Amino acid sequence: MDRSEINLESCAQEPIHIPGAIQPHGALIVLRPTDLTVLQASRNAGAFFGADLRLGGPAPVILDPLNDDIRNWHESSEAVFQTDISDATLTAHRSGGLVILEVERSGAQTLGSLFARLRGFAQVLSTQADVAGSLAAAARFVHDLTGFDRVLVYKFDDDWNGHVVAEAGNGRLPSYLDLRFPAGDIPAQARALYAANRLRVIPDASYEPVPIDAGRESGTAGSPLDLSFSQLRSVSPVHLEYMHNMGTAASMSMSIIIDGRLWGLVACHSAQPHMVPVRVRDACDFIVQSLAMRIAAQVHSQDATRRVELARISGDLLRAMTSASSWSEGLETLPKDLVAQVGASGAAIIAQGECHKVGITPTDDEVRSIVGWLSGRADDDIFATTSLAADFPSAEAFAGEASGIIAIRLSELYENWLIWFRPEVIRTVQWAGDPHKIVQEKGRIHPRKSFQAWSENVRLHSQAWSEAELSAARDLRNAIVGIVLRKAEELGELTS
Ligand code: BLA
Repeated sequence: MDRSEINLESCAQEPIHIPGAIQPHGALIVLRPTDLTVLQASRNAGAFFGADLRLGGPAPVILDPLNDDIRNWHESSEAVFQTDISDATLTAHRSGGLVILEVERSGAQTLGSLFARLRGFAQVLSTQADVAGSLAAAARFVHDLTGFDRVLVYKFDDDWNGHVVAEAGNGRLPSYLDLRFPAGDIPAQARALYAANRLRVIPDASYEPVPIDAGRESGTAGSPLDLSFSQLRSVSPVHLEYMHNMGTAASMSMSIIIDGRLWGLVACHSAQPHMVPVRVRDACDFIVQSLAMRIAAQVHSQDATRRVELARISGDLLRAMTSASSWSEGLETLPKDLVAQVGASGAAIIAQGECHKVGITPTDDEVRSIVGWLSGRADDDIFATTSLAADFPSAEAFAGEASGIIAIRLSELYENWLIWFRPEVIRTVQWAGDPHKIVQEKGRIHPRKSFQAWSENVRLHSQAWSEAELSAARDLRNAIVGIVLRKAEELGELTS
């Protein structure tokens, strides 16, 4: 494990779901569902729920008109109960068999005006031709609705680094459009929480946390209350320091979840403290969920088009292989299709000790050196990488032809392989600050201080292989193995 891995791991150890405190822009009480006895309360709860609030006592009088509604909700399967009383919004959810009730001041926006905005957004979203248009529209609507200085759409890559792919703002905070942020900025436990709970808000990053006190009976057997789904949860102090270093006093972020996976975030910031009332946050959640559905539809349709194209090529290759005397001769008759099967630049067929190449490839000797290395690995039938040199250092010499490869093994007995190649694509990546600069002081990890754009040249990498391309490679492997078996059987029938 190198230094940065140790740092990232220690970040991911912080149990952010049980801070034992909330942010001060609202108050929280914990009720026993059967009789609504108050088991725990944030230290500021009296100011919101009334002076009669007591640990171990009955639900405060202010809740009297709602007691039946809360009990009915608790018996239903709805995750959340929400209602307005005078100028406040009450939100209830379940945690470990208890009811957590949170209260915040309501905002000035009426449900009617929010609804009109949402309808406008649905209209604009439905007319977007591509993912980029949908992302830009969502950033603009969230910006208009919330009044944050800057709204970013942040997309995760396969290694959980983030890339700012859309932005809307008023110019008060610097633009982060197209910058990358390292995975450690949002550690694994935070990403897991954000995949389950889609929205979080920090109206004033310099807040004093308000502790949650428990009565003689806490309902949680002395353990801290699980605040995973609380709206007021006090957040990680490391993250508050990060916000300070970034020059942001307020933030809100919403998860973009596609096919059950955290695809990205919509991240909002202001230079000054900035409050967004519950109802407006709910409207933003609705916008981001609609955006996620739209992205999913657009991605799935691109994928389907690609799969149809790849299936056509597979069909042609299959016919060529069955009509030729061997699969390898069949493939050689359609060199363009062979390469197009996975969107490669070149391919090599290694069969019966011979090496046949099409398109852009390394030399025969270099191809043989790759085969030698592949044969020594664990016996996966398919191996794919976008950086061969990372695993096989001598591949650096021919990175220009083969930084990316997909290799399929076609026989257990003979060195029969089909390998596709993609060349190196040197990219300049703009990071927001040098990602290698994690600061460790007094035994604690601190976020980096500068978010000035910092360029890094990424070498020895090809373009990524898509899921559709990898599955086309797998399909071709199965087809070849099938053909080889059939030919062997035919031969057996002839000679027996
Ligand atoms: C949380 N880090 C977060 C969150 C964001 C980021 C959006 C969610 C909370 C929020 O909405 O403010 C990071 N914010 C970003 C990024 C951008 C942005 C990348 O605006 C880009 C535009 N952070 C560190 C280090 C650690 C760390 C070194 O830099 C760990 C030691 C931790 N970040 C950290 C933790 C959380 C977090 C623990 C969870 C906060 C919480 O929900 O309690």
